[in-house]
This record gives sequence, structure tokens and C-alpha cells, in this order.
Amino acid sequence: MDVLVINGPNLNTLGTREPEIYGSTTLAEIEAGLVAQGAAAGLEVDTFQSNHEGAIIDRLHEARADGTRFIIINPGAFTHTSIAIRDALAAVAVPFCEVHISNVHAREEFRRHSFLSDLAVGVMAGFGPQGYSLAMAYAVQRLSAAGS
Ligand code: CA2
Repeated sequence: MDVLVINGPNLNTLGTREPEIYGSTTLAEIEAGLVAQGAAAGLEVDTFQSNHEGAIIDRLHEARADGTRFIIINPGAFTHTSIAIRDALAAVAVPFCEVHISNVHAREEFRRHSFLSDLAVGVMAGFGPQGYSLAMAYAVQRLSAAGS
């Protein structure tokens, strides 16, 4: 596995509610676009979504075993609460990009703090669903430079 894309709680309902904040693109559409973007660059992309903190942590542990080279993660609200996901990302030690569809810095105060950002290679926030493809473009360039 080259790139693993993880989405956290409630993101499975993207495109169905609050389009003024999160847009009207569904998660299935985002994931399909990322798989195609990776494939065009010869990369294998896996996608995973869960509403459960432990399931996300289990998938991160699997990433260590399956040779994942880069992770794109939108942890949803766990961004602001989960030391456990932070610890899992630190333990797995796969470089990752944190993505937020909305600009978390222009919203409620509690969304400004992330337990992950200081471990991330970079953070995308506020670019809508395009943030995922910008992160994937970075991953493609990074992994191509590193060689196969
Ligand atoms: O902007 C983002 O991507 C967030 O990670 C989304 C989380 C939020 O808790 C973070 O602060 C920022 C919430 C995801 C909720 O997903 C929805 C999907 C469709 C409609 C409403 C919410």
C-alpha cells in the first residue's frame, strides 16, 4: 500500500448536510477521485472511514504492517479530542498530512486546537474537498522522489 486515506466520524455523511460548510461532494466521490489520482501516478491508494476511535487506531496499526508509505487523514472531531489517535500516528511513524474540509481556524475556538498537527508533515484546512487532492498531489511528488 502506498497511500492510506482515513476519514473520521460523521464524514460518511458528507454531501448530505451542512453543504455551506462541507460542500455537496460525497465521501465516495472524494475517495474515488483520490484512488484515480494515485493510480494515474502508479500509486496504490486505500481508503478507510470509521465513526469509531478504536477502529481508526486499529487501521493505523495495520498501516505499519502493510507497508503504507504516506497517510492522508481527516480525523473529524477526533482532531480536537484524541490523544489516542495522536499516539497511534506517532507509533506507526508513517508520514502524514492532516486534512480539514473547512477552515477550522475560522470557526469555533475549540476547533483551533489539533492533537495531531505538530506531528504532521503538513495541514490542509479550508480548501473544501480539494484539500484531499492537494494532499495527494504532495504525496505523489514525495513518493516519486523517494523512488519505488
Ligand atoms: O473540516 C473538517 O474536515 C472537520 O474535520 C470536519 C469535522 C469537524 O468536527 C472538524 O472540526 C473539522 C466534522 C465532520 C462532520 O461531517 C459532516 C458531514 C456532513 C455534514 C455535516 C457534518
